[in-house]
Amino acid sequence: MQPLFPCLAAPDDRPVLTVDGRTLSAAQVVAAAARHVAALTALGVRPGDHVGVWTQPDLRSALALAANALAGVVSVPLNPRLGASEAAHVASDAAPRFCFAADPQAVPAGPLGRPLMLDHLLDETCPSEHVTMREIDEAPMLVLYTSGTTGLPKGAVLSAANIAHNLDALASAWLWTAADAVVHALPLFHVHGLVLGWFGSLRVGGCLRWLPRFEPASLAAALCRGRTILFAVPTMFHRLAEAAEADPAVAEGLRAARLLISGSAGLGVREHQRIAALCGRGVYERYGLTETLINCALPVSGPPRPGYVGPPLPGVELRLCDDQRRTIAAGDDETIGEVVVRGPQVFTGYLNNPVATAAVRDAEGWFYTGDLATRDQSGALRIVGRRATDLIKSGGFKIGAGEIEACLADHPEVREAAVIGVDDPDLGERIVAFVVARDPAAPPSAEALIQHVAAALAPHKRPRALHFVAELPRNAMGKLLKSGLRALAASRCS
Ligand code: MCA
Ligand code: AMP
Repeated sequence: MQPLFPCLAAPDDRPVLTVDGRTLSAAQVVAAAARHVAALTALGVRPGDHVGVWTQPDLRSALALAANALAGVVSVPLNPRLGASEAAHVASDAAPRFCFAADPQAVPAGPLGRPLMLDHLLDETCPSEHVTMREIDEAPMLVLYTSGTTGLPKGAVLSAANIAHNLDALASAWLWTAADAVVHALPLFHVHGLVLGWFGSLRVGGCLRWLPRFEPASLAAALCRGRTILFAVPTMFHRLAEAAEADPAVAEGLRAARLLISGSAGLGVREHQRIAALCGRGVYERYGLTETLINCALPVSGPPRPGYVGPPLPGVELRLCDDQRRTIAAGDDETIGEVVVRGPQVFTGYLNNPVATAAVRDAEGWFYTGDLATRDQSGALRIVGRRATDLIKSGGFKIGAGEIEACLADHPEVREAAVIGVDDPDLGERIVAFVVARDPAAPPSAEALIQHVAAALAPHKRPRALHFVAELPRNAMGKLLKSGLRALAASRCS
């Protein structure tokens, strides 16, 4: 078997991680992992156990996630702004033996308990233990929580093999090598920032320059040093383009990068054109899901194609299907079907939830993404929509409308609530809520309800606009009509 992170199997002085001006070499990462293994042993944590990591904006968050992977411990990466009800769900579902945080004091007391600190990672006086190099095995490596249309977020279990296969396929599409430094300002609790950005850099033996907070000027400056690749979500490209129009240094950063890669949501064709006009080069898109990792990517051996996410990656089997799950053979760039994939990148299943797993993956291993696409003669896909309108993509985060509706309905002054995603030039979609107050004569303030959601759930799930209505639009059968809400949102210019 091969090591998962070859550069850590024979560690040397090459830089592999830069955060907030501090750079660590491969040898230093392995030394930090050795101290983490000693800490895990002292706690009685064994390979396969679940361990939470609050992914605060700190070098140690990244180190802990790599060290857990090497130790064979399953990381449950946690949004450092996780709301109280989400934390309760993760605590009961994933049942992490312990949680770690770079700054435990900043984690509010809650069902996941006070986290243990990660000071040992950078403290050379702490005991260390030999690190057995993790191989590309089928054992779980990550549990990543992802929202669905209804119910609570589900824990997608990804194995080391899922991750290694997918990263190798991406490396071939992007000609990604040890000579590249990835620059990103993404969170480490999702696939994009963690699996692609951090684990991807370790897999190819390159360096990750992680900016824990998104800020266009710093990101652009980081792109100017050496051979760099930018990973970002469309909202970040939008904000980079806005900044580049005002500040030539930002445009220079975008020009300096070897590659600009966008994903997690669709980048509008106009935004593609705007960036190309600003910096004379295009953005390559790729398409994936938490459960399947990345399925399609435009190979950089050809030109970027605004609107297209490329053909399936090597090793990925892909079909378009109709509503009855029958294969659509068309390659006319017009016929729309659901994207269905199979291959070594598809997750092992949802944690503790075989019913939900069976709903998305059939007996032959085909995973039904819920995304709608066309395919052209060359096999390149265009993502044109989603089957479920109750899934919202805002800023690159997937958010279930039902989760926010349930949270609003929990508020004592709310009788009922409905949530939709509305097109937004910056966020892609923004969350808009409609609320029927329990006492319409004395409703709570919209701000209080928005704050209620931001506290119970992560703040990115909060509605950006909230309207009070006398009643929600329903059909004769009493079914909620979200199309009616869309029209209402448009009329209120929310
Ligand atoms: C705002 N904040 C609040 C409140 N309002 N805090 C408490 N209560 C409130 N009412 C805080 C936030 O926590 C945050 O703080 C700041 O104010 C701004 O929050 P927000 O408005 O949510 O952020 P934004 O400015 O809209 O963020 C834009 C963003 C972000 C930076 C682009 O959306 C982002 O990081 N997106 C990346 C998503 C991602 O990685 N997706 C990958 C999924 P502070 O500033 O201190 O944090 S993986 C995937 O999709 C697949 C596999 C794929 O293909 O990649
Ligand atoms: P998540 O569960 O957060 O991993 O989000 C996965 C979803 O993001 C997919 O099902 C798509 O709807 C969307 N997505 C990811 N990449 C792209 C892209 N390049 N274009 C359009 N949608 C995308």
